[in-house]
Amino acid sequence: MARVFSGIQPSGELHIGNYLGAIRNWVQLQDKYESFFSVVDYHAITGSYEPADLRRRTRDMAVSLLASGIDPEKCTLFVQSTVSEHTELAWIFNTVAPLGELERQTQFKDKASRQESILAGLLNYPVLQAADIALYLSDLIPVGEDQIQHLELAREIVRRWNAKFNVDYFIEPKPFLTPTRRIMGLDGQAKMSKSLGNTIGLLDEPSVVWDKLRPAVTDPARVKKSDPGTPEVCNIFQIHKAFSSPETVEHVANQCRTAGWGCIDCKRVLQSSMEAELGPIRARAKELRAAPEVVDDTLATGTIQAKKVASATLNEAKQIMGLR
Ligand code: AQP
Repeated sequence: MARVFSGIQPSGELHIGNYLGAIRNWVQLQDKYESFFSVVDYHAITGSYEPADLRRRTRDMAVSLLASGIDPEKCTLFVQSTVSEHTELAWIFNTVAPLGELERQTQFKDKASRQESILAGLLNYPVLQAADIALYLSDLIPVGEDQIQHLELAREIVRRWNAKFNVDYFIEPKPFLTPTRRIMGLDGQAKMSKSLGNTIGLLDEPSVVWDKLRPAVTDPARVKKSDPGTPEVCNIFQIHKAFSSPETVEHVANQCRTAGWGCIDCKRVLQSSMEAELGPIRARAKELRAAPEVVDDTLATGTIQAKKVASATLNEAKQIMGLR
């Protein structure tokens, strides 16, 4: 059975960009593949953070994933730092990772421009990511569009390692994209991102969702309600396509093109489509928050399962390298 690995940073709350770009896919894949999903806390320490926040966010992320439909009976869910093989293989991969490629990564350049002093961990982030994937000999990596460049680099690292030792051991991973590859932030300026504060949280209460939707950027050509719009350029329409039924999407597009509705009407319908999907997730998250021991047990079992596969892979790699 083919293997799937994917991770998410506990760098903030799970938002609808992560959900649509990755997690919805995870939920489907766990039925078809041997799946490993991880809360990648080592990745979340490449920027500034408070230890107590990290602890809370890691647990919260696990709650959000379980509430979204990640089922520990069908997949392995674990916290990255509890499986030390990840950092061990990352060091090994550092010895074959090309520095020039690391420096060219868009996410590194974006995030480095927001840091006062640029840390090596931020630069080497994709090396750890390559190790995360390779440890599970995974073929398919469900990610949003923003991670494609990192995956290309992971393929390159794996290719170089295999070539160096003249083996075909690690698998070159392939990205597996969702129909919603990239959700823009509500300001329409950059991709929706935990660290940019331009998100709708997956667990936001309906009133909070509305407070965020109401001022969100739409088609700039619609200054007055009577101005006809172009749905394809509107971020709200893109989110509609992810949450609303095909009939609603078509209706919304018509109302926008003919200026039948103002943007606010379109946003109201979106809020109700979102609530239909997110309401039950919020309810499950509430139950899980009331039972932290269940979440901790699930993660502890996940660690044991993940470690079994990860340590076997690492041992084999070390033997190939002459480290055993
Ligand atoms: N806006 C997005 N649209 C579609 N997919 C997205 N993903 C993230 N943002 C969008 C996908 O979510 C998965 C988990 O991402 P991550 O936490 O590992 O890192 P990220 O891509 O850096 O996510 P953020 O929210 O932007 O976090 P910060 O601000 O901490 O960097 C990935 O599969 C990603 O593609």
